[in-house]
Amino acid sequence: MTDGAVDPIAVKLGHLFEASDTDRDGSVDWSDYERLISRYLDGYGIGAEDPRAHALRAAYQTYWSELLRQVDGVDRLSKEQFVVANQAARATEAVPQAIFDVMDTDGDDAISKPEYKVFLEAWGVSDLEALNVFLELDTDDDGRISRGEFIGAMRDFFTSPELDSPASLFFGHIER
Ligand SMILES: [Ca+2]
Ligand SMILES: [Ca+2]
Ligand SMILES: [Ca+2]
Repeated sequence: MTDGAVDPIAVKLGHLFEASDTDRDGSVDWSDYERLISRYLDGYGIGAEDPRAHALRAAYQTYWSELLRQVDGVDRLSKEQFVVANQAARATEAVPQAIFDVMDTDGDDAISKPEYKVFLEAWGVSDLEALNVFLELDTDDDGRISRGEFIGAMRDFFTSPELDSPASLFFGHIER
């Protein structure tokens, strides 16, 4: 990387910060994730006592604790802290696995277009963009997003420097 070049992963994480700051107060704290979880559950019509809801909340709590562990003595993260903490945090597939289970409302172990649209609505992504993201994530073109395609794309979002990969579109298009 040349001097002054922007780290593409940091760019993506900055975008994730903006999307995660659901009350737009300039920092991410647990209440932002509470709102996000509620959006998922409302969007997919899942009750708070459903095992999938418990799994999703538990996975986000573990992820959030891991982020906070990277920054001493805070209970909320600025954008800079969020980016650094995500890069330092131990990678986990618990959150994408739990999200996948919530998204797969008909239980066929794949995400259909209508199932995916709800996910992107939870993140505030428009319909047209949602369709494009779906087509990009369906890497084998079979018309569904398999668990492997979803988890792999989520992993790439956090680890791949490639801004043009499908994973970069996860939470909508990244502005360069
Ligand atoms: Ca916030
Ligand atoms: Ca399904
Ligand atoms: Ca597929």
